Amino acid sequence: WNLQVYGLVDHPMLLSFEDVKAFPQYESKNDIHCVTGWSRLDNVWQGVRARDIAEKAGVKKEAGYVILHAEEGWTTNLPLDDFLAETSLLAYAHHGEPLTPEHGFPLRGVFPHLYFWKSAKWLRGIQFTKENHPGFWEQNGYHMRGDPWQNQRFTWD
Ligand SMILES: Nc1nc2c(c(=O)[nH]1)N[C@H]1C(S)=C(S)[C@@H](COP(=O)(O)O)O[C@H]1N2
Ligand SMILES: [Mo]
Repeated sequence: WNLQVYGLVDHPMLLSFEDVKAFPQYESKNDIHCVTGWSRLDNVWQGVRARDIAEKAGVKKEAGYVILHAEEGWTTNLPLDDFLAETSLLAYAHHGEPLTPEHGFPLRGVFPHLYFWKSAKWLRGIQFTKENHPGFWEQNGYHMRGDPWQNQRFTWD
């Protein structure tokens, strides 16, 4: 397993799991909102801040969006500002236990202020882009941003 950080960055990186864990650990408690209507409250995640990874890579100022690449080619996209948010993390544990294979082992995104489909499981790549390229669900009718508080479920919501 490794994590590729690339695209519009000054320092592309290929991180091992140990490299990821060497970033400061961050813990966040939040609620999950799936676009299909279910929520799961009070999740405690341990991981690293997405913005710390972005800072290390040196994201270029032309970058405006992020594509998260998971195993088997699954992708999702989000605006750079959402990726850099205070509460955005790359999580390796949930309630103090390593992620299970079903829930994204070894690393997943967690973006508590967006719908949970943006929280890519089995994360393998983070690509910084100029344009906003739709990911897997986004190509199939889901919203490019996905803010639950604005009910951004489908493309034109
Ligand atoms: N790689 C990958 N990540 C993914 C998905 C997926 O199909 N593949 N589904 C998303 C959706 S729609 C949801 S609701 C959550 C489900 O996460 P969970 O299985 O931990 O509850 O993962 C998100 N991340
Ligand atoms: Mo979902």
